[in-house]
Amino acid sequence: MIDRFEVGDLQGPIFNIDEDTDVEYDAIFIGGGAGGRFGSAYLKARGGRQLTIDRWPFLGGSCPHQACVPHHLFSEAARELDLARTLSGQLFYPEFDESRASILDLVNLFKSGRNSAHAFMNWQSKEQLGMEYILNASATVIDSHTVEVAGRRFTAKNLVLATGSSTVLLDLPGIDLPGVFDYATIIEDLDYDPKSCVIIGGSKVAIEYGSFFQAAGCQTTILTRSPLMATKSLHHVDEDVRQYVVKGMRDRGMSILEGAQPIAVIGTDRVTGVTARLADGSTVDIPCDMVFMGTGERANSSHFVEVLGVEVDDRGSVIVDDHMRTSVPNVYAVGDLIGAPMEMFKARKCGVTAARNIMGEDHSFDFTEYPDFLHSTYEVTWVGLSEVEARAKFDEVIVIQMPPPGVPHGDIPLPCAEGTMMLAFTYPEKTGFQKAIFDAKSRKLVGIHHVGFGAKDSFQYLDYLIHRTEGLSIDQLAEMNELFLNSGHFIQLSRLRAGAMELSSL
Ligand code: FAD
Ligand code: COM
Repeated sequence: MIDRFEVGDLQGPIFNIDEDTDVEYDAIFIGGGAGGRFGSAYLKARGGRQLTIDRWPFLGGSCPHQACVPHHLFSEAARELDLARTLSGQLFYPEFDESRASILDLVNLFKSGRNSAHAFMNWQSKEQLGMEYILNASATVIDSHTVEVAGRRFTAKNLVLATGSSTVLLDLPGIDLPGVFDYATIIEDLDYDPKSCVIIGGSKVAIEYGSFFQAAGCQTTILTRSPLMATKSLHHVDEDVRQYVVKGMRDRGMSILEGAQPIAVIGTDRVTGVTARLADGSTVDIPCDMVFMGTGERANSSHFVEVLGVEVDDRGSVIVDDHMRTSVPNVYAVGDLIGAPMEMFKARKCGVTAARNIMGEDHSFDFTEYPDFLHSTYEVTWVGLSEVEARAKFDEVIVIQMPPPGVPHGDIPLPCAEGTMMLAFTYPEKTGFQKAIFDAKSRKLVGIHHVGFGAKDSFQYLDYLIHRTEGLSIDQLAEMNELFLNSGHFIQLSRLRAGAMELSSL
């Protein structure tokens, strides 16, 4: 059905509601993305009645449609392309054929497959989770208990606002020219293979998509005001990690212009370049056939400000308390709509938090600390404090690091594990970087950082372990059973030091 909606064979709202039940809804969720869908499922599981409304013909929101899922496809392609180019003509790798590395092919591959994820979300929500929903229809809020959709009015005890965010489009001359894309429009509208790109902004999306474009042979320049990975939206980034990642991006041919500001997008019928002011005050024209907006996202909140008067901050994010309550009684807001961090764990757990409170629990959600990651051509993962932060907070800090400080990376092919074994024996300096940071007095792990592949899973659990009141000690790490070789290496490395009463770095 979703395929047919996409091509216009089917039109109009999709109703999956129980018309025979007259029990009032406990909540109407406006938006059926990660926040709205998880909140709805939880509320239903708690015995409540929910209605979820989405303007798209599927549930799941932007993640499977335009955001996380294509991002992961493109980042995996970037990693494969990078390896194929690096090892071109060696071992079993053929000479790298630039003409077959097509951004457009990968965008089209994603588009040809994404509806299966959408269909699964609808099926799971309906058949397994028993949710009621109306899709392919925009919701209009009438008041704090009433929503209009597809010409009908529905009432509920509570509203949960979950309409997500959109890319910040700068007010620049030429910004409307064909050839300017963001993460959403590149999926929907790209119809050529770009050969050179200027990315405006230094967000995670800028780093991730820029790394993919470059790996696919599209010469990419990032224009960013703050140094890459040092933007306010990312916290706890370790400086050594940052330098390793940014150097890697530059070594792969990307141009990264920090302290730079775009002045105009150039072109008559379509994009031909960007004029920018550089850190030294000079002005340059950078030629390109694609401009990509990497300026980050802003909340889709204007309708709720207009109709309900919900309070928002200076970026337009809806202000909520730790129960996800807005300034308007019985109106909750969740996910990207409430601002940073704009991540799936937060969107889903916000939805669940709203649902739990609506169902009578007194439940709060604190997302000030969380594990984080991004992709360059590597997977970069971190949780807890950076080394600088740890040294500011604790008197004695020890660091377990690969490669150790002062050892030239070309001499030591470590850390190596999943995804970097081929590089370990060819280009050791490309094998990644990692460090674990301990408070030497309490022996507790306070920060952990990884550049490589395959560490994301363990970092989810490490986040949980280190943020428990009792924390996670080097001795407990040393007790764990490693599945050697592993991308973290942290268990066996901790064991090498854990015997000492006085801890020292490794
Ligand atoms: P959305 O998922 O955007 O859901 C909002 C829903 O509201 C949409 O379905 C929309 O159709 C609907 N809607 C809007 N207005 C109306 C209306 N008036 N009526 C009815 N429906 C409406 N996070 C990660 O954790 N990991 C990643 O790898 C990752 N990659 C990303 C890559 C990119 C390129 C981007 C942009 C983001 C990425 N994110 C990632 C962030 C993640 O996608 C978001 O945090 C998450 O999708 C937010 O969920 P949400 O429910 O708040 O909003
Ligand atoms: C995942 C979408 S791609 S959701 O969070 O399961 O709704």
